[in-house]
Amino acid sequence: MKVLNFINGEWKESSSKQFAPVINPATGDAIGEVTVSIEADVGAAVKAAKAAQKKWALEPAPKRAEVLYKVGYLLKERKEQLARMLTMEMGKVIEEARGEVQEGIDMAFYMAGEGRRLFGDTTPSELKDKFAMSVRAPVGVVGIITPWNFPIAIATWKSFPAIVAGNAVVWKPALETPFMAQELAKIFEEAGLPKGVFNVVNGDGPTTGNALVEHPDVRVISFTGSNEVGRKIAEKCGRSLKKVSLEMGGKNAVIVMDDADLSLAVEGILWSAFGTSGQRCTACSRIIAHESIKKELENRLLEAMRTLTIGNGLDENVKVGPVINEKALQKIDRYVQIGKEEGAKLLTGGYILQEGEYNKGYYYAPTLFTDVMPNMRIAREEIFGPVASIIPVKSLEEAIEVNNSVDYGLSSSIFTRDVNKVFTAMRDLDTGIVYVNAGTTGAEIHLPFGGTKGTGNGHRDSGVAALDVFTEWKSIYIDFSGKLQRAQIDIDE
Ligand code: UN1
Repeated sequence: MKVLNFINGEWKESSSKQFAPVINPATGDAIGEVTVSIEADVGAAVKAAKAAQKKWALEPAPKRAEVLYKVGYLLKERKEQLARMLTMEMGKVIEEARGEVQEGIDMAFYMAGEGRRLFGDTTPSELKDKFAMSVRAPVGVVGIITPWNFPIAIATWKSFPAIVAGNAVVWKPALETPFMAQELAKIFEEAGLPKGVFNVVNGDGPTTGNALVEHPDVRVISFTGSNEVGRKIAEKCGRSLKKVSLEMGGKNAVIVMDDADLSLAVEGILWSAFGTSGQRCTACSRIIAHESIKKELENRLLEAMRTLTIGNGLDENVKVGPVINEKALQKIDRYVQIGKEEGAKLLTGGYILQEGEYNKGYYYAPTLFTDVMPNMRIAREEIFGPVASIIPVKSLEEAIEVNNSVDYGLSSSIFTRDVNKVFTAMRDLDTGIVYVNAGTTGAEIHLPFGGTKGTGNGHRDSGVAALDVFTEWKSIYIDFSGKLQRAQIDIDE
């Protein structure tokens, strides 16, 4: 498959004429190629988006929402086909790929509902015969930059609210996963979205992404990806006073207290640490365990990890797929070496799988460290692979302190049966998402998604909060007194 850009409703090769291969991480085979864009392509897309946005914003919001309902139905109809394609380009197991497409379906219907809400506020005026209200207005052209680990869901979290609110979108998907971008563009086209409202420009971060960030007609940048890139984007947007929303990963922990249901905790950890091969922003990579159950938890986890079948995600029996590419394998392996050097105890895994069926593709053995200290690098930095570290603690207070001691603040979880501990954790865990008696993954699309500290810059994807990124508040005062009334001055008359 040859993936092109989608600009102003047309499929176009980039002006660079360059293509990059699309690799199936399960096999290492090239399964297609994608056009690699340069500044001129971004310019063309932004121009088209700017022209289309003016008209789109004048469509009544419920009409705009009709397109999203159609998108939702098309996603639903093609769920299986999309999921298979997603597994092939990204590697996650088919069950999770279906789950990811489901997030897109849910988001389509949820945001389509916003077409009949988009609530503003009416507020009393301090003056007589004066009416005051605030309404949400579209911002204009929105630039979206997304990672390869959720190639369709994250784009739906961002583009659906943007579009229902009356903006036009230019999306730069990750170069590793262009198939989902192409499929989503096709779906928008079939759903009858006017040309230019949704555009896709494929390319790399330094050239294509940067051109989008620096383009003066792009009024908002919504980015999900690494902390390092996010900070650079924030600096650039700061200089040009561009609105920017950042979601930049996590170092998420599951806390297991001494009164926890250990079987449940093991299930939750297994799913959130090794699902998607640990390549979720929300993945559990720290297990903060009460010292009294630490040994038991280690044993149970080791036993459970033996059941993890590793392989090509298209096989329904496989639980852990490959990681995205060779670079990721090497990064994960480097962290494992660092962990060993720092004195962490390796319980299982810790190597690249290469023998037999694993001689092709990028597979890392699910890895568990214990006796990890909170200040070790493996306990502080995002590894983005199937590696989890057990950190022993003596109390809930210490567990919370350890949880909060990292630079990130996306997701956290606690397993306990004690209602007092539940409420204390809910209040004191410094993360944007908190789970009780569940792992750190599995956020639902109608709740705000995002985090504190190094995870973001205060904005949220998903939920109604997403609208705050893609709209400006406009306050309107209507005076029907027939005379000039001066606020703050004529208030006593
Ligand atoms: C991500 O890894 O960037 O909560 C998104 C979850 C998913 C989304 C993860 N619903 O794990």
